[in-house]
Amino acid sequence: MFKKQLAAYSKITDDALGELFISNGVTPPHLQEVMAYSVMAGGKRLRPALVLATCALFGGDEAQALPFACAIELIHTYSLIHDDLPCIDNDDLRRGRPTSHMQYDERRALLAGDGLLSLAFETMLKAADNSNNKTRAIKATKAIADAAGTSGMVAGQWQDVLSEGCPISQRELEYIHRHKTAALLIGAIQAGGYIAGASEQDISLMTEYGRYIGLTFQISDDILDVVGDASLLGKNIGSDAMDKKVTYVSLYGLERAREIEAELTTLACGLVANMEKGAFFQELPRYIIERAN
Ligand code: GRG
Repeated sequence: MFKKQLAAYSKITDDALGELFISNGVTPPHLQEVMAYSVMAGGKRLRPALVLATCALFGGDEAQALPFACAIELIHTYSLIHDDLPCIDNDDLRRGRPTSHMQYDERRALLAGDGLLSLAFETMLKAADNSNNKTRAIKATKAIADAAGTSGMVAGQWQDVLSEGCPISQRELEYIHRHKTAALLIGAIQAGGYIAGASEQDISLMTEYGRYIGLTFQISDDILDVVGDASLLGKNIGSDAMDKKVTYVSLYGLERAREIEAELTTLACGLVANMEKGAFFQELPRYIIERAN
């Protein structure tokens, strides 16, 4: 049931992203090609699914949420392109394809990432302009901007990059994970909630849920980097050890990292246990820890 729902959200997002590239008419066309190469390479579309599922959870209109689902995927894809660059993680495989800088070159990959980030904000502001509820749309835009920016994902990435090769504490590692990875997942949840007109109390509860699944997601990413199958993952494994990164696995060992995931799963599921339309959110943590990619 969960996987079917995720696949449905993924299809809706893919169709809308395809439309967006056509209707937006990025010039020059080759820039559009390089941007689309990474966006249309697949990916689980988890962040768009969170926007759409949270909107549905609170009875919102999916069509109003869709531009925000697309925007967050554009931002996520930009972050992957930049993260893979030689000056950051220097990875050559992503989503089962050569990374953007391997397929094209470093300068084009960098600019395609910049283009995607800008296109995300153009998309959200256009949606807000056309919306019959501008206040909700602006709140959703702000949630995504905060999540992506200097107090969210970029802050986490900054700390991650500067900590490479350094012995960091559990608290510092948690800071990195909460910002680098959890922030965008939380931003997706909040955006979906705001579009649906959810109460601040409901948004807070789902934000807490997002913190638990965000941390779980990054711990599972750390685990997959050690025990995953590169052909299923669509990216190389062993990169954390090569970059001398402290991770949940290097800090606690595999077994304890898995226990922490299970504890976080219980906490997340507890928060949505009594929600009438909460099935997607009940099943999501298990999907995160059992995924192969
Ligand atoms: C400006 C040079 C420069 C870099 C900044 C902010 C940033 C780039 C990178 C963000 C950090 C990052 C890539 C975090 C990793 C989060 C993560 C686990 C990504 C993988 O997400 P999935 O598994 O990927 O959802 P798919 O491909 O399925 O969408």
